[in-house]
Amino acid sequence: MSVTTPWTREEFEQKLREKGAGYHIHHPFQVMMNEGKLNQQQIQGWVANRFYYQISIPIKDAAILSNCPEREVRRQWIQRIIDHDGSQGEEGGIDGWIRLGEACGMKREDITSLRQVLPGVRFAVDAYVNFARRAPWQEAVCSSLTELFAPKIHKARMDAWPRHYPWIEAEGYEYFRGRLTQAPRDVEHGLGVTLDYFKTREQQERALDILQFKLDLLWSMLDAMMLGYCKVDVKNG
Ligand code: AHQ
Repeated sequence: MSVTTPWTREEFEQKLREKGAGYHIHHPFQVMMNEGKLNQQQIQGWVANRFYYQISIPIKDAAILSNCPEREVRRQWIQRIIDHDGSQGEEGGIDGWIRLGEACGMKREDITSLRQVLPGVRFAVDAYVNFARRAPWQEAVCSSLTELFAPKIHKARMDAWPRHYPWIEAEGYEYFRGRLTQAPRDVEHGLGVTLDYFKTREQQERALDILQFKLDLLWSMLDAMMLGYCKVDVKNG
């Protein structure tokens, strides 16, 4: 096969899934979290910073909707906004994330004030929203495919946290539980759009680069939190 021959649909999907090797489940901060090595202040810092990501997701998804002329795609994609913002009688993921913070001993205001959001986290999240605003909507759909790897990270937290952080109240895990069904449903739709749209080998390579951009964005959020909340030995020379 030459380097210009497009991958088959199965090969292309496999290449996207292989990108999971760089998913932030492998980041030292996340590894320490799941090994029970973080203290309450570090967990609370993670919750407060990730809240900026959570409230930005529906804005990102609304940007995709505004760029997408296909009604059938919009009818499915709009569910992501409802999942996070909630609807009549349904609290939604943003409230669920605040409840996670309260279960970790934080006051609502500690989270919603955004006072703890680190510069590196803010820049990474804003880069994601701005990408979704200006990129072709199919490229922005492709960037959401880091959620191919998300169920594993949510399951890891629900498994490890009760053992390592008994001080976190169990109702805080509701958010992760909800993503176990929402993420696979979203990925099925986003993956279908991606496999249908990126057809030539050059386009398929572009899709891998877009996914790498999002992986790097998630990774750099944890880099900022590592520097912000963990004593990092800086080797001189
Ligand atoms: O809670 C998460 C979430 O709602 C989303 C939406 C999706 C997107 O549109 O990019 N990505 C995503 C992710 C969520 N949680 C992250 C985590 O580690 O808890 C994982 C993240 C993702 O994999 O992109």
